[in-house]
Amino acid sequence: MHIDILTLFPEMFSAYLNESILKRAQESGRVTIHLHNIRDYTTDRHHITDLPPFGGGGGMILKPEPIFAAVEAVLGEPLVVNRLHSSSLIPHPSIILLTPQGRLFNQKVAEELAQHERLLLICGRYEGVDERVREHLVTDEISIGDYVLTGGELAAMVVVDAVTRLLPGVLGAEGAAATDSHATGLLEGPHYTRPETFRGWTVPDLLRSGHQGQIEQWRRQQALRRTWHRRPELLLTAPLTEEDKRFLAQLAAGE
Ligand code: 6GU
Repeated sequence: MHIDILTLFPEMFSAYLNESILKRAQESGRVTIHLHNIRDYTTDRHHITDLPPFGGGGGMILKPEPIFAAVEAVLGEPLVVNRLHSSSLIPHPSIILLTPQGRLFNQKVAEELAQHERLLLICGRYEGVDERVREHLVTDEISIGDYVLTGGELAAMVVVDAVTRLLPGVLGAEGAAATDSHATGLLEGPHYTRPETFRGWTVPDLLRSGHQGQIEQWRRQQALRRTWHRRPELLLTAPLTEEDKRFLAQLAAGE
């Protein structure tokens, strides 16, 4: 996958994107991430990217010209990177504006975006972007939650992280993403590692028993239990087996 990010603050991204799994995903060529400074696409002497809104009111609005120019320049660039897994992917680039007015980002949206060969993310700032960017340039608008950030940069990093870890080969164990919280429609249950006893608190015996079938059943029940307590609304849409439903009925009956 190739991801272009348009922002007024490209320096904000480097620390996060150049560590750990995202760093390795780039080094192995599974994802390429290019940052572009919107200010580089201004043509006026003062490199102005934002102005007060027509009609008055507070805040500054991002001007349309540099954003259109940046998108056109970036999409005009021939791209000769990563042929690793491009054959089955959706070729036309999604042009996504990060804005609190966008559709809510979740695991399902991440899975959908991971099917694209190419994404272009535009980070909004200040009071917003000129409406003509929304109307005539972007193909999608995404928000990461119902709260307001000072800009779309953190949201873009959230999207890049959640999408990149879904790309084939990015996580160590094949299928590690398949049992994630939310991937299954449920929250994940508890995890333990060594030591067996820590400050007198022990790991459940079953996890050390080697009975893989029973362990899988226990994990499923723990996931159901945790979801029931913390996010019961997820149970309305999660795919559930008859056995899951029997277990939930027991929980509901207080057993
Ligand atoms: Cl994408 N941008 C801003 N500025 N605030 C947000 C957001 C995005 N998502 C949630 N809050």
